[in-house]
Amino acid sequence: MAEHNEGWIKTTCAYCGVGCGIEARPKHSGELEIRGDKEHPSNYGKLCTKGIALGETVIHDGRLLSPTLKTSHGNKKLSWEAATTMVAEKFTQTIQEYGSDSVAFYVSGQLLTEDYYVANKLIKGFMGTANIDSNSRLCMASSVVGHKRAFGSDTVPVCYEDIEQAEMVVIVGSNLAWCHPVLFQRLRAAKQENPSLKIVVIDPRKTDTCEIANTHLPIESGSDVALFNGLLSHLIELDELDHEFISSHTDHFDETIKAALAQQDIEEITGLTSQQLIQFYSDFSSSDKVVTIYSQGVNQSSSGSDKVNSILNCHLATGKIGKVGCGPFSVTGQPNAMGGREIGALANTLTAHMEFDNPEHLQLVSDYWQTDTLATKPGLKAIDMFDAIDSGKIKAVWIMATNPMVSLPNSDKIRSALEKCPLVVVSDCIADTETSRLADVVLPAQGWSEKSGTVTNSERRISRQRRILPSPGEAKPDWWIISQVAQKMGFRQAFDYIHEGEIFAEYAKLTTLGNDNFERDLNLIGLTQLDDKGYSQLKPQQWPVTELQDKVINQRLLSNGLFYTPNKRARFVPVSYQAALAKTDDTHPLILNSGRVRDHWHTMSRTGLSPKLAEHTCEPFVQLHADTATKYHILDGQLAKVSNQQGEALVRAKVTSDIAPSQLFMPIHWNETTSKNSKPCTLIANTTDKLSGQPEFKHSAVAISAFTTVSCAVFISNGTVALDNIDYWARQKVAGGYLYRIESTLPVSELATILKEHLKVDGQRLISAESHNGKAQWLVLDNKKTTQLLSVQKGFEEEEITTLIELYVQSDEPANASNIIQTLASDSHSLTPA
Ligand SMILES: Nc1nc2c(c(=O)[nH]1)N[C@H]1C(S)=C(S)[C@@H](COP(=O)(O)OP(=O)(O)OC[C@H]3O[C@@H](n4cnc5c(=O)[nH]c(N)nc54)[C@H](O)[C@@H]3O)O[C@H]1N2
Ligand SMILES: Nc1nc2c(c(=O)[nH]1)N[C@H]1C(S)=C(S)[C@@H](COP(=O)(O)OP(=O)(O)OC[C@H]3O[C@@H](n4cnc5c(=O)[nH]c(N)nc54)[C@H](O)[C@@H]3O)O[C@H]1N2
Ligand code: SF4
Ligand SMILES: [Mo]
Repeated sequence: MAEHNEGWIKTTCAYCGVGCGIEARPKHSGELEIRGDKEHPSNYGKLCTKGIALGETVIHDGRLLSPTLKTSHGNKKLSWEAATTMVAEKFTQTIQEYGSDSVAFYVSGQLLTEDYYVANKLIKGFMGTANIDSNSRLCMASSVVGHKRAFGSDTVPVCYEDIEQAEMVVIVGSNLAWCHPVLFQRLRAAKQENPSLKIVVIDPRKTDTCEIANTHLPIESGSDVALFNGLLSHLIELDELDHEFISSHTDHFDETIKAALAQQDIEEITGLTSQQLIQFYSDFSSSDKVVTIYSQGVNQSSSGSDKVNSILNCHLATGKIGKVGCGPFSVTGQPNAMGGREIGALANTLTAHMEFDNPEHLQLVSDYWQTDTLATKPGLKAIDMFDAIDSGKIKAVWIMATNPMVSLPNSDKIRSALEKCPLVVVSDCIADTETSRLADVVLPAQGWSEKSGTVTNSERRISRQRRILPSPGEAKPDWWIISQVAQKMGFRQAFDYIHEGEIFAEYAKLTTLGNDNFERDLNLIGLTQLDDKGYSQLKPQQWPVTELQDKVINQRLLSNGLFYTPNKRARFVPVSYQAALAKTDDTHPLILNSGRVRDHWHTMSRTGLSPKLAEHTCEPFVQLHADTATKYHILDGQLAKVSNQQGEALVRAKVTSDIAPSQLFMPIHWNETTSKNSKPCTLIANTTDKLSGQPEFKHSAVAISAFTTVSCAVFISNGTVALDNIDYWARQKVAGGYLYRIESTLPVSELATILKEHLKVDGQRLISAESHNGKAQWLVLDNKKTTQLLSVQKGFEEEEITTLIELYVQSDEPANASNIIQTLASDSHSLTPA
């Protein structure tokens, strides 16, 4: 039983790695009431816009309802028995015919720990290959490499309260205000309480995060290593080092200072002035307590791992680690990115912070899982995995809770790989994703509010997500789906779970094997005795968990000067600046950066269902500097084509001074299910950091040009509309339907003719009007309520679109369609009821 309190059930937010506690209560409408959990140590009752809107996103629009076989002759619904049998047989046959390494799982930080654990156990333990990688490869991999190189283990040492107790917070390559909003709110409150808290934001763009910053350092894209090598040199030159810490607890300091001191041309490389550099460096050295928060501006780079170590080097050199208010802080993106790293769903780790290159670990795990087919070597990382699918080495792939057609670089290559692959299985909550369009079998998974298990947030705190609502159709928990397939592959005993709590207990025990003295940081010994009730009522637990935490505790790691390397000493890592791989030239003179907006989550499968969230950013866009706009004759609000050798995208130009003239920025959220052609990944090459395998998402060479629009339309419909043959469209959720913004090179009348085809007239009254000069057309479908509303003109002001939305939303009265037409066509025209 979950914790009840006037019907409120405690759970954890579906979105970012802050991991806010939520209380949810079902409403009669099927939606949920949502409020922040005042007792949860991530947020103490606060929530951001996305968390608050979760209640609106539990509607069943677009849900995948049954296991389905997709063939060129059409779709066929399958029973779970038939679907899981088919998937099991196909994986078994592929392994028999082509060997274990011919199969792969591509999984996600949006799975629960229990799902993740079962997937990892099946493929590494029983299918005999480590070809399982997570979308965390796109997100956290460089941090993992950095941590392992420096600390000997993937250890995040800090707690959230450290940022509140720091004297200085450095935010590098993170738009905290939009991507970790509640952590940002906590930092803002700390600054209000203590105005002397210094905040520095290091980002090529001026973002909303800069609102609370003392300084914004608009660094050149990709140059962070040079900046932090400069900081280390400064610390050496001024002798602001913690000599005692360095000599007692670290290795490789001498090589590292040599590399740092050899760093030339820091001003030129970073684009920062000597004054800006000196100020930053002296603030860092004069503050005893510094936290450096970093995210994708650091990780998603061909030098991501080195960027991470350049930051860790500075914290180690000053001993600003493992102490109150101190430390490097890699914030996690997805709700369970940390959980995935724990259970080891990355191709190059075994499980539970145990490694392939350690024979003792291999033995412990194969004994524990009672298997003699444990994978003994790392598998393929995400980019290599999709290359292997493309080249035919991998012949069967199971994709769970991620949408690689949108989120992996070089979308065309991903498409070609999936089209060729003999077996593509996709588990998702949504029926139509770009990836599921290419699947052979789709399996319906339970979504947030239906599924049950645990997630771990950025500060290593494990919280329960609880089931609150029934699932639609035949949706099932991911762990159940995987276990059914495992059983049908012949591994019945190892996967006969009947409840997620059992899986958690098995995982907790695994973390304790060969770990009596906490040789590994990840140890959940205090959770190994949980019974069903204990699991059901589990309060947030921050690992390592020595005993069940009944109250909130905050423990930082690496406080005793002992690290997880063989000699227990931390390692400095010598690094030197390497330019990003993509080079601009005369034909592709601009750097494309990509990332997130405040109110959307990734491919919008959930945030795209909330009218409120849609209002913040209605359309895909490209942010560009005013000088760049002038140079390429692009007006603010006009459509622009961003292109390179690999592909092109069409998006709305947003002219600003918040970005350098050399850069463009595009959001990652819109894709072919929500717009015509607006994905940054179409333009991004699959080049990676050599060590981490993480793609360089933030630095591609592109060109930009204006798109000449001749006609525009606004189409509001109570259901989704397939607008394939139109130059540009983007979809936005509005109350009771979807709004499409449409642009075209065709004259108004021709665009209107095409769009009229999409009006679903059957049995309804069509009311239409046309302006005398043929420059505008309006059409409204009406039965009891306006179901579709279409307006085609040369162009729209934003206020006109707002009026249309209001007219649509308020059109409950049967007679309203005529009124709508009157309003729309007020300054003209012949009104012709059709
Ligand atoms: N609203 C919202 N929040 C989210 C998500 C979401 O989809 N929507 N997704 C979640 C996930 S999975 C993740 S991983 C996180 C990501 O969280 P963030 O990393 O904060 O988000 P991004 O927008 O990807 O990138 C952050 C910043 O890096 C900057 N940057 C680009 N290149 C460089 C560089 O070379 N150096 C430096 N210093 N900075 C650079 C970009 O300009 C950008 O402002 O957000 C999580 N939270
Ligand atoms: N250009 C560019 N590309 C990027 C990035 C960038 O900054 N720039 N960032 C990268 C990063 S950091 C990330 S994390 C990725 C994110 O990219 P993706 O992981 O591809 O994005 P999502 O839309 O979150 O995909 C999750 C899918 O899982 C489904 N889903 C949700 N919950 C469940 C569940 O419980 N079970 C199952 N089976 N399915 C579920 C959703 O419906 C959705 O289709 O994008 C990466 N790609
Ligand atoms: S900050 Fe993150 S976890 Fe918290 S409510 Fe917002 S999206 Fe959810
Ligand atoms: Mo991420």
